[in-house]
Amino acid sequence: KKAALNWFKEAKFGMFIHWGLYSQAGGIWNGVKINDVSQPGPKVAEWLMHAFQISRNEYKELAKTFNPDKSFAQNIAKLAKDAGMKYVVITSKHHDGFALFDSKYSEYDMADATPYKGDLVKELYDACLAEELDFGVYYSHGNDWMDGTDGNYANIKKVNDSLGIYTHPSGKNLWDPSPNTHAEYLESKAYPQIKELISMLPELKLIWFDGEGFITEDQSFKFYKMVYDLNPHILVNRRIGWGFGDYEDAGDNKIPSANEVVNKYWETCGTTNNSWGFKSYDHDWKSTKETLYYIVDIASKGGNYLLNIGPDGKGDVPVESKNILREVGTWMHTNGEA
Ligand code: JFZ
Repeated sequence: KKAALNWFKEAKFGMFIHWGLYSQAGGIWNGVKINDVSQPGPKVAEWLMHAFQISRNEYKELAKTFNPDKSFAQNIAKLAKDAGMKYVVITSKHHDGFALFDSKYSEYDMADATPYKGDLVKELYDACLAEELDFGVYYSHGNDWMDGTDGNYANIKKVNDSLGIYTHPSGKNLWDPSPNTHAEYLESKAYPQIKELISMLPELKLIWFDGEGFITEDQSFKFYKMVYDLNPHILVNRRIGWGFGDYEDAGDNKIPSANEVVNKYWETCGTTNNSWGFKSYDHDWKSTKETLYYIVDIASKGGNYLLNIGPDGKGDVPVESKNILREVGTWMHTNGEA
C-alpha cells in the first residue's frame, strides 16, 4: 500500500460529508431539539434515530421525502476544490443503515426508497473525479440501527454477565432491534455493500469505517482482507477495528503533540460547528482563523485534516460553513499547495 500511503501523506486537507435521511430533520424531532432529550448519547444530528428512539418503520418514512437538488454533487465537488481540499469522503451508510448509493442488497437506499431514485455516491464520485479530487466513502460497518441490531450486543452481554461485567449499550438499537443477528447483518448487507462500493468506484481511494466497537477481530480482518483482495490501492482507517487500519486517527477535533505522531500516517477529522450532520440551530461555527490554525498545525505534524460539512435535506451547505471554506480556500491558494 506504499503508493496509496504516499498519496495520503500528500493530501493534507480533505472534506468529510455527513449527509443522509437525518439531514432533513436538522436535529429536531416533533418540535424537540436533540439537545433536550434525556436519552444518553452524543447530541449530534446524525444520531436522530437513537436520540429519539424512533422505530425502524417510522424512521424509514424519512426516505419518502428525501429529494435533494440535482446539482448536489457538482456543488459539493466545486466547494471542496475552491477550499483547496484534495479529497472528499461521504457517508455512504451511517449508523441509521440507509445507503446513499444504489445497493442490490438493500431496498433501503437512495435508488429504491426515495423520490430522487438516483445514486448520490456515484454522482459525487464522478463530480469529484472531474474536479481532480480523490474520493473516499465512510461506511458504518459495526453499527446499523436497521439491521442486525441485537445479535452482538446480546452475545457480548451474555458473556459479560457471566463474568459480572457491565455491558455498555452505547449506540446500539435496543429500543426496536431488528430480528436478525449482527452476524447475519454482516453477511447479508455489510460485506456485500463494501464489495459493491469497490466495484462501482474503480478509483476509490479510501474506506472510512466506523463502529468498530461492535465487531470481533475475525470480522475486522475479513473486512480488511476483502478490501485488499478487491483493490489493494484502497486505504482503510483505524476504525476498521482491532489494529488493522492503514493509518491512525488522532480523535475527533483533536490535534496530537508532535512527538505522538513521529513517522506515522494519521488524520484528524473535525466538525465546523458541534455536529457532523446538519443541525439547524447550531451556529457555533469555528472561525476561518481557527480552521486555518487546525490545517497548519496538523499539516506541520505530517497529518491530514478531514473537515466536515453537514448539508441540509436539500443538499445545501449552511452558508456560514460555505463562507469559511471559501475564505480558507483563498488562503490555501495563496499560501498552501492548492
Ligand atoms: C462516530 C459517529 O458515531 C459519528 O456520528 C460521526 O460519524 C463520527 C465521525 O464518528 O463518532 C465517533 C466515533 C469515535 C470517536 C468519536 C466520535 N472517537 O474515537 O473519538
